[in-house]
Amino acid sequence: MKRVITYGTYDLLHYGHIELLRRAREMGDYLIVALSTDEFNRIKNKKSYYNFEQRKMMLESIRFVDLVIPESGWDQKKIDVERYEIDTFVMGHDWEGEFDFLKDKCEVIYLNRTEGISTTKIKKELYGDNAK
Ligand code: C2G
Repeated sequence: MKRVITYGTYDLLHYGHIELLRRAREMGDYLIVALSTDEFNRIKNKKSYYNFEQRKMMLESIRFVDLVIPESGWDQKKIDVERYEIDTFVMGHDWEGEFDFLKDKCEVIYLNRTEGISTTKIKKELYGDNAK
């Protein structure tokens, strides 16, 4: 069984997120999403509209996702890759190169982001330019 992992906040779930998850799942047989906790979002300077439990429940309802675990810090990836026996680590290409340190443990793949959609774009178009 080929096991894939990816990380993110996944707030205001949109088709760009789903496209990432679909492609990540297609790379193996089992997809784990490490979902940023509300506390880690603060460290990432991201304020999510939905809290961790709400974002977790939505991800768990997606057929491409097999398991959702918490992402509580920047330095858990190596431990996760070992603990969950990961074959492939996947992130959007906005992170290109940032996680190459994992290459001695698993395949590292950066996928093109889906153009024209982002959580920030949704907020700005709904709430105006002072949204962040
Ligand atoms: N994404 C995408 N296309 C978009 C928007 C997002 O492919 N239009 C991808 C991102 O590249 C990322 C995933 O969807 O791989 C989740 O996006 P975010 O929730 O914004 O993730 P981020 O805050 O970048 O968290 O430790 C890594 C961090 O937790 C990554």
